[in-house]
Amino acid sequence: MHRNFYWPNWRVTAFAAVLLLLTACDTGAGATSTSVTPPPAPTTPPTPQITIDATTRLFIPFITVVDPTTEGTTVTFVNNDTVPHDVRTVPLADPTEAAFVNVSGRIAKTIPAGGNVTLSLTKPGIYDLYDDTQATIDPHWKRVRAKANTAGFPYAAEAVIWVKGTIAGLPKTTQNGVTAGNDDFMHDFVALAAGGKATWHDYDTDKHYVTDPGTFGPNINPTKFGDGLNVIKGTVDAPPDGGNMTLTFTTPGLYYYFCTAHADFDPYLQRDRAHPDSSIFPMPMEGFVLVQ
Ligand SMILES: [Cu+2]
Repeated sequence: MHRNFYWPNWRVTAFAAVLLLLTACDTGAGATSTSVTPPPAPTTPPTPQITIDATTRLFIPFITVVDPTTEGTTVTFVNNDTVPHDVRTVPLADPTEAAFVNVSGRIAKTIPAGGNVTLSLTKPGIYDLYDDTQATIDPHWKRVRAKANTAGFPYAAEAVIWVKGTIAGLPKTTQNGVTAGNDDFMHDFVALAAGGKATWHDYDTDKHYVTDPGTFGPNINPTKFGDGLNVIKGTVDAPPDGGNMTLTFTTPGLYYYFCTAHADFDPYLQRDRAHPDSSIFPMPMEGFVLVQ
């Protein structure tokens, strides 16, 4: 108590002294210094962080871009929840992903309640991670699926991290599409060399879309793609086998899209939410195109 009583007075005295000194410096044209020291320039930028939100138990943000030239290659997961959570690699859905998805092999970490875990992601590519306490891998669709009755449902506890850098041998064309009777893109991730073309084919009866939610972070959807809506005609509008839709991606970046007929983009969570009547609910009809 005694110390607390004098503390404010000491601060007032110190403030007055600094003020006096500053005033004195202002009056003299030849004054060269003051007692105020500027804050040191930051030498290391902050490490990218992904938080586990205590309310939704989701990874926030959903998409993180890491630039090793300015930020290093570590990503810290901070668990703000009162229970432990896991960070695990999503198994590859398809051999075409092997060149650029989860390129460092399996990651399996537990983050204690209130604690954090730092991952060193040195190889360029996409890291697709999930929390198996809140989500599971759908055995048929090979996508991360929110467990029923979880706090974040229908959103799944998934984090997509793109570590920038050169990936050798990316193709100039890729194929994706929609299977008959399903509201699902065959591939969650495709990758292209800059200037390449991605084509989607619709084997379903109805129309689907490759909708651009717009730019929402550095290197995420850096340019509008196509007309922003990008309809793919199904077999009703393009008989007998359905139509193709092709987009050319000239600017490097991570492009995230959704089908506007079967999902919505949530601007707060910056990710897609499946329509309850879409066939693979709770998983949203979405996908990524990595371009570099
Ligand atoms: Cu659709």
